[in-house]
Amino acid sequence: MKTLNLHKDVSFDVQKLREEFPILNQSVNGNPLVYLDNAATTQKPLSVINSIDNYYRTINSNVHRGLHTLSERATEAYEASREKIRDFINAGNTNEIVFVRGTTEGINLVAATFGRTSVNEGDEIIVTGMEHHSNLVPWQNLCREKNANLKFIPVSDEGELILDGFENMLSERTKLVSVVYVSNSLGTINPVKRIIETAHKYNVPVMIDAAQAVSHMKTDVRDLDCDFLAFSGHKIYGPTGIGILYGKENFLEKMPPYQFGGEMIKSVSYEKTVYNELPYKFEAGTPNISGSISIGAAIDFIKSSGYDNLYRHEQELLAYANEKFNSLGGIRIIGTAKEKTSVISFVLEGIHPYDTGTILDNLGIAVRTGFHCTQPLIEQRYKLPGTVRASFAVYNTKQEIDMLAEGLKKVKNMML
Ligand code: 7TS
Repeated sequence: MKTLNLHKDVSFDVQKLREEFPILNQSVNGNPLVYLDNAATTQKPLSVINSIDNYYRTINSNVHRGLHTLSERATEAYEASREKIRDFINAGNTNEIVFVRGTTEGINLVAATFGRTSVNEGDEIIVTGMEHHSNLVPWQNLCREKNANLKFIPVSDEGELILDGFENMLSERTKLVSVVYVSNSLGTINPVKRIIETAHKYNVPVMIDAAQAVSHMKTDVRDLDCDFLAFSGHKIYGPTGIGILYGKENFLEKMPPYQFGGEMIKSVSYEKTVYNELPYKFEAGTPNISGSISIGAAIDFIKSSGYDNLYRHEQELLAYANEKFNSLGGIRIIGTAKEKTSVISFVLEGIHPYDTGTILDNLGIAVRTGFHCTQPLIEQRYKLPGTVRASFAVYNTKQEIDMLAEGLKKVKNMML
């Protein structure tokens, strides 16, 4: 039988990598920080911090407006980052890359523009039973406004999508399928390519919530053939307040603007306005320039680590954590899909997740507790008051998982 050497970080030098993340080197509540809340947000490497610092020290200026040198430099850096992102997700054209605040805004943009203009009374939108609120509430709201119906692909006990009935859900009434690529609370990697292929047989466009996917695995929009895809900078080692909406040009062209003013305008008279071309039509007002540039630095960081190394390391951590948790006893893992990223949601039998989280925090261990913004999944589907979630990133180590396991033993001793 093939065995993994789970006690050695063979992929790359994690200790060296950790030196690039100054925030990790600190004590919290008198203990070394063990940061295991990476699905909420990742920490930032020096290259990203320096990129933000450098922007404000050297080229801060508004983009696409000034003729002066700094404005040109800022515009160049801003557009170079757009090209870097295009390449990163293999989009065909930079026109298809829209800077937004994050995944939430990307999805809201599509709901407010594509959604409002193509969904009518009696139409249907399909999502899954494991959506983050950001990929549920905008569609719920749109369906309420339009008297349309929201349908759900069900989730199995293991946390996988049950796709047997999916094709039968599709009809000429279906206006969009919007699916989470990787579940933030279960870690499940959904077979989105298959979902897209099936939906396209019925000419139904598909939006992908890739918030939890891009930091773990290569995401190729042309290979997936998705029609829209959104992700956030802060979950891929980049800054907060910046994210990307990818949309196929033929959809973006037909969609009305999301917000009005500033950059999205070509010409204005007192009577009417001619909107700018793509992607500027969707970038009203002064954008998050430093964020847009620094997300490029985050992409460079991911590329230099290498997806293969990153994925292998995180999968080793996941396997190691599973092994540790199984030997602890009295622990129930929520989400045991065959294909998972490095997320473990769990409950200690008889102990409220908030108590577990609070005690772990006293030990310097940061995890997330509660519904993880997937309340219907945790509360209605799994009938739980919440879970504890440990989510691992490229800089986490097996020693940190040992510390988590020791912490959980202490929780049990205190609470049971
Ligand atoms: N979709 C998924 C799958 C997510 O995990 C998140 C954030 C979002 C959308 C929203 O992203 P935002 O950057 O616009 O906020 N998820 C989490 C989480 O799991 N814990 O905190 C935020």
